[in-house]
Amino acid sequence: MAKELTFSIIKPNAVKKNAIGDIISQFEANGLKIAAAKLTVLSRKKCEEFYAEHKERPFFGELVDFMTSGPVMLMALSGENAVMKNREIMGATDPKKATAGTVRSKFGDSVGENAVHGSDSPASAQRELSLFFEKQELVNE
Ligand code: FUP
Repeated sequence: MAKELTFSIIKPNAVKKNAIGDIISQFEANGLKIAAAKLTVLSRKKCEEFYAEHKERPFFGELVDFMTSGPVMLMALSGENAVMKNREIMGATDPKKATAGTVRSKFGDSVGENAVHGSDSPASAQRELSLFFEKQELVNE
């Protein structure tokens, strides 16, 4: 399996808990490298573009409100099988259903405020990475 890149967001609730370091440690301990990182507050426009596939869902407004409510950590993660590996480290979307020890089980508060985002496929990873990072910003692949 070749190295690949995935896109990760540490969401506002986890940043507020001061959990950035713990979450990054968990990625690194599982063999993922930080290839790029940016602490920022998302604009509504960018956030709506990012979550465009959920535009018609009833929770879309709340999702955008939450994701723009405070700083987020945007990251490119690199490693063998990085997309699937990151999904395993994160755990299930609903923190109550996430396996013990996963990031969402430890830092998630609800389905909406579930601490982290991770791309669900290599194609999504490419789309999401290109929304937030220039190619030359990916420096640790
Ligand atoms: P995931 O790929 O695990 O992030 O999950 P989804 O793509 O299904 O959901 C994307 C985001 O929508 C979740 F992180 C949180 C939000 N969401 C809700 O707020 N309510 C829901 O019922 C489902 C998802």
